[in-house]
Parts: sequence; C-alpha cells; structure tokens
Amino acid sequence: MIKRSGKCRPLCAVLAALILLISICCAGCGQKDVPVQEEDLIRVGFSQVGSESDWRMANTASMISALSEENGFELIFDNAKQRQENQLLAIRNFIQQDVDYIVLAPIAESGWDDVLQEAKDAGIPVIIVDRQIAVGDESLYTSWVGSNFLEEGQRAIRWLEGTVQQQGRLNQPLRILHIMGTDGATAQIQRTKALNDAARTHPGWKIVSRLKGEYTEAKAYELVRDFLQTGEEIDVIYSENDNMTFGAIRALEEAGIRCGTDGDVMIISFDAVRDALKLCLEGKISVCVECNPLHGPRVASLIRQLEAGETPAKLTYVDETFFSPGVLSEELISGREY
Ligand code: GYE
Repeated sequence: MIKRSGKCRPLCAVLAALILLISICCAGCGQKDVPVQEEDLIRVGFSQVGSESDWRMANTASMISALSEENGFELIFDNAKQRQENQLLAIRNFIQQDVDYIVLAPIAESGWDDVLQEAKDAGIPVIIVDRQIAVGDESLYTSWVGSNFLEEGQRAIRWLEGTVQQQGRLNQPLRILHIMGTDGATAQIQRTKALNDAARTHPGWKIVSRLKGEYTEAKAYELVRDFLQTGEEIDVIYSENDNMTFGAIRALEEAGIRCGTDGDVMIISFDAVRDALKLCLEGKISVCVECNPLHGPRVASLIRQLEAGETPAKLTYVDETFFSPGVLSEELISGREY
C-alpha cells in the first residue's frame, strides 16, 4: 500500500492545477468546439417580398436555413408584405446597419436604381434572388439567381398544344381565362409573354379575361367567383401560381364546374408546391409547371464565392421540370422538399 507523505500535498496540488490548465487549453484547440465569434459572421440583410404563397414560404425557409449562424452568417430578415416601399425602407436600413451583403427578392422589376446606387456608394454588394430587376446600370447588382420564367411559360404552352392535339382540337376555339401574378414581376411578365405569344400563333385561342390575382389564393378566389357569375364559358385556366389556382378551384367547384383534363376546365398552374401536386394527382390540376424556390444554398454559395475574391456568374438559372397526373405518385410528392 502506498501512503502519501504529507510533504507531497503541495506538489500534488500544483501538478493537478497544471493538468487542469493544460486540458482547458487543449479543449480550445479543437476547431469544432470553438463557437463562431459574432464578429466573424457574415452579416446579410435579406429583403423578402412577402409571404403571399406556399412558394414564398418555402423560399423564406430555404434562405433562413442556409444563411444560419452555424453556416457562418448573421441574417437580418425583413418581410415587405408585398409592398415595394417596404423593400426600399428595408434596404436603406441594411445600408445604415452597414451589413456585408444585401440580398433582394424584388416585388417588381423597376424602381431600384436609386436605392441600389446608395448601396453601391456604401460599398455593399447586392445579390438579387428569384425575380429580376431592370436597372440602367448593371453594376448596381453583383449577381442574380432564379428561374427562367419564360421557359416555364413555354413549357406550359407546349403541354397545352400537345394535349389539345391529342384531343383532336388543336385548331379549334379554346377559351382561356388568364389569372395573372403581381404586375411587373418577372414571373408575371415572362409567364404572360409565353401565353400571349401562343395566342398569336393559334388563331382559335382566345383569352377571355385577365384577372389580377396578385399571387394570392384569396384574391384569385374572389375574382374567379365574380368572373363565373358573368356566365362566360371557359375551357382552360392559365394560373400564374399554385395559390391562385387553389382559389380558382374553390370558386369553380362552388359553381359546380368540374376541373380536369376530362372535365369542364383544364387548369395549368405554376410552382408545383406539394398541395398543388396532390390536386394534380387527383386530376383537378392538369399540369403543374415547376418553379424551384430553394435558393438559400445558392445565395450562400454566391456569397462564399465573393468572400473568396471570385467573380460569380452574373445570372444563374435553375433547372426545372413539369408534372402531369400520369407521372405523379404519393411517394414522389412526399419525397419533395416543398
Ligand atoms: O411563382 C409565386 C410567388 O416570383 C417565382 O412568386 C416567384 C413567384 C411564385 O409568390 O408563387
């Protein structure tokens, strides 16, 4: 048995203190245990247009999760509630707070020159996401990432041409009700352009009415309900997002009109969010054209490139597809992220 001598006590205490000190120091050496210092975070101000649709909610969630503290970002999020003046205010606030980057999901294409000049003068790079902007000086923004909305529209039109051809009525009259998104938004301008171009090349296609649904279910429901009361008949609805489609379907069903390729009215819808895909699987929506909202990781990667001194592409388009009832299944729908 070893007996500790009384003389050893002070020496042991010094040794123990030394071991403790060394272990504290070593704990600090492991990279992953070091909490990110606040001053090391990249500060990003994000002006989001609103929360008008399922697409938008998925987009916001994607941005928040990618621009997180764990990923090295401090995100200042502003929801403009579908008003451009709120976005202008938010951007001016971000400039005042001297953020490292400004990310803008613009409500419409025009009206940004002055505020983005202010950001440029303050030396803050601006990344545009989703819809595009029309500015006199392209150097007012660093990079844009989003969808090719014209291609989405053309994809929808090709589907319609193929379907009416199969039905043997390609050259017959087709009455189309057009439900439009927010005026002046790239998604509205380009999806509308695809429809207008098609109406010009198909003399039988008639756009019976254009309703301004502002991308919301509530607005589209009211407008379609009122439209149906006029008694005007339609064969197709071209709805520039899924939430407006939900409103339209509600109004149609209340009026006893059957939706579907074999029903009274065929519905073309944009976004392909989960609830729309379910309606498509049921056959109520004839085609869902995909619009991908998961831009968070794309924006984070653009910022990383800029941080590394690289010059990212000015415009980045994401890949998309479309869904009709034949290709859908419960499994496919539940496996999707939004
Ligand atoms: O289609 C709609 C949203 O700009 C692509 O805005 C976006 C559109 C999307 O509110 O649902």
